[in-house]
Amino acid sequence: MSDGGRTRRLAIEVVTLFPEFVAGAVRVGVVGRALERGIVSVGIEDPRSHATDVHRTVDDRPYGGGPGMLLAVEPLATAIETARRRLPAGSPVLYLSAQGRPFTQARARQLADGAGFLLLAGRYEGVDERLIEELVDEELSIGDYVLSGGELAACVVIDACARLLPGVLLNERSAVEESFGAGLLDWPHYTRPETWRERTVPAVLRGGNHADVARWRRQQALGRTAERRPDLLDRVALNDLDARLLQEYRAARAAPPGAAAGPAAGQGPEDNTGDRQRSPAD
Ligand code: 9WO
Repeated sequence: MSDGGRTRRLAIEVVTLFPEFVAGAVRVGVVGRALERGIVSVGIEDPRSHATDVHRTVDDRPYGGGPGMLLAVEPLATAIETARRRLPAGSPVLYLSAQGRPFTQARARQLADGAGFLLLAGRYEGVDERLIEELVDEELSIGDYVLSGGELAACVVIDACARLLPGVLLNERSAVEESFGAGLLDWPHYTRPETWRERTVPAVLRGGNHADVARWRRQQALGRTAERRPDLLDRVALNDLDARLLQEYRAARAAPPGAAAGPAAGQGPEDNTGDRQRSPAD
């Protein structure tokens, strides 16, 4: 019984110069509840507590010169090894960096299915390359932008993994995971009131026909993915119904009922006077 949602726990360690930043972030919301329930644990190790000089120095100058500093090697290595001893054997050491392999929902699922991992959050201009070679198993990037440090990226990885663990989400079959788990973007959502600023909730969602609603949502997920992230759609195996739903979505976008043709049609408020809002084939 090492799985099944009762005994399973994901052990996470974060090595960071800003322990209060990470500790504060994980106390909030879904991740905070997972911590309270003991489904996730987050340990934090600060390289500064392993600095040996009187000034507790954690930065050092880069060979080759130039502006900026690197994380000092020895306190960082000791912090990583201290944190790693608290993790189950085989837990990978992950360095958050813009040079890393893209972090995806699939990688989040893999990490959540494992026993634990260590996240190394860099600061300054980064870490000595030999430390990466020696102690890091994988570099992960959460996106193509530069941050001031790896802490926010580490919190992103923790959040994405924690919410996948059994017993963390109140609603186990979360819509977002179902949609993204299938490689598609989410469908649009609506709440009260039925009409807001002259925009009305699509009729199909008010009709109460669950099969029609499911069909509409699948179609929206397919259509929006095709429009916004065609790169994602390339990796999804579409069945005959999906292909038909997508065709229907595109046809309706090209010629929305009661509006001029064109990709911009249906975007402005003047196009939402009816009972629909960019809702092909509902
Ligand atoms: C980039 C850069 C470019 C020219 C000159 C100096 C430079 N420093 C950096 C840089 O990436 N600094 C890092 C800041 C050092 C390690 C932590 N930092 C970081 C991590 N920024 N962005 C990330 C990150 C992590 C995961 N996914 C996306 C970005």
